[in-house]
Amino acid sequence: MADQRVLITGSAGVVGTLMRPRLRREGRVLRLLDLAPQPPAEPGEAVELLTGSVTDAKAMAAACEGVDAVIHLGGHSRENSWEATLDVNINGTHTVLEAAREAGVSRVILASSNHAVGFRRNDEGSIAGATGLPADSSPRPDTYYGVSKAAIEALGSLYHSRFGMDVIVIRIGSCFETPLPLGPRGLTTWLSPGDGARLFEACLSAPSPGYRLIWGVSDNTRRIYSLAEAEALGYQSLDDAEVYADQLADQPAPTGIAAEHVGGPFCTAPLGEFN
Ligand code: 15L
Repeated sequence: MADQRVLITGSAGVVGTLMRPRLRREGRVLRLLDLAPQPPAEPGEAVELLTGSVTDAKAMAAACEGVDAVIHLGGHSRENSWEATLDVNINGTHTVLEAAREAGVSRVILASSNHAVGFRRNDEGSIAGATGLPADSSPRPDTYYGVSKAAIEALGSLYHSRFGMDVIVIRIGSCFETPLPLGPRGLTTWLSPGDGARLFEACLSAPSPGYRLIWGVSDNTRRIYSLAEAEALGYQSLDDAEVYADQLADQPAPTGIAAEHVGGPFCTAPLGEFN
């Protein structure tokens, strides 16, 4: 059987770097695209390294050739000017989806963010009587960055409805090696790298998912996002940020707007300013 080829955009970013070793599989080639330099292939590592921008239609057409699935992580990962956000995150995602469609790629996984719903209140999930904020809660962005993530969710839905592509959009909490750099909020939002890989594997292998919007979070004791939608795709979290709680006990908890809303400090960060 031919190798499965998975294109990862933004592969040199925080999430891409964490996923590269974890999505390595027998019978799979990872095609890794980023603007930034990437570490060379390790002995026995089946990777194809590409340098390019998600805003470059020609580069994306070449990157999508012969690919079975795309994991689109590329783009600005925090607040930036409106122009940069529009260009890289929204137009860039459109460019990626167009290239995937033209190349006949049947499955695309898009990285959205909790900031698409950053102005939802933390207690909304429990108010609704659910076990967390539903993954399809309508957008309440906290930044231009959050607006761009809401827009790519809509683009993914459009490409599924118009062209029948399987599109899974993940509202990622905070995917870092540990929740420690995030402070106390990380105990709620953390997606461990191991769980991230388990989630991407579920997204790659779920039979005919159609269009799905899911949360990307570990089964944290203090979790406020629903896991039901990701679990329906076959994801099973094995991690819980609570094991780091003691190490974060001395750090000041956020207050005010940042404490009450899903987006935390993004809710009060100056709009349109790179931070
Ligand atoms: C995000 O969407 C960012 O890309 C990431 O850097 C974190 O800040 C994360 O959200 C978060 O909310 O912690």
